[in-house]
Amino acid sequence: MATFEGRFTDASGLRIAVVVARFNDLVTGKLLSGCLDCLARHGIDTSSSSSQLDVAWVPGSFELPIVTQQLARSGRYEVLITLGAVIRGDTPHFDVVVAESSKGIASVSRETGVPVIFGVLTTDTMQQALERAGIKSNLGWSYGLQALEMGSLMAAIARAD
Ligand code: INI
Repeated sequence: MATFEGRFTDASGLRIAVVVARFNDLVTGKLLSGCLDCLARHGIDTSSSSSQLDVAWVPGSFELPIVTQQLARSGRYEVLITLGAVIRGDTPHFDVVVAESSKGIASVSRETGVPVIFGVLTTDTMQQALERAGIKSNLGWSYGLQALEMGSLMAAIARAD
């Protein structure tokens, strides 16, 4: 029997791309800061000259899947992270943006075999979004951790092949 688990301490071989939505950047910028802080504390080079980390900005959460797909297909990354914030109060088409974003991101992950972390907050209000992006806790940090776990887990499974 094999038991596969991701680790958080062997990040040296991982290349990661983060795709961030500009819409609600008050929130997504904070998610990105939390995410980068987590990655840096686990040994990922997050400097501007890093060859381990790239960041791509898209207009809104609706555009996350297509850019994530292009990055995943490039073969340059072991894991990708998407960051967005869709706030019900801001848009009558909340459900459309959330559905397209989540379905699109999930299908990129399955089609390419590259794990993609779903870091899109869906809240009723800006206050709730900010609470999850640093006022109370910062989910960006958790998304960073989940990326490290998934990158490491996929590598462990590949090594057993
Ligand atoms: N994009 C978001 O990421 N969050 C939102 O809350 C949002 N609202 O409220 O509309 C939003 N809309 C933009 C959308 O993601 C696309 O960028 C736009 O429709 C252009 O395709």
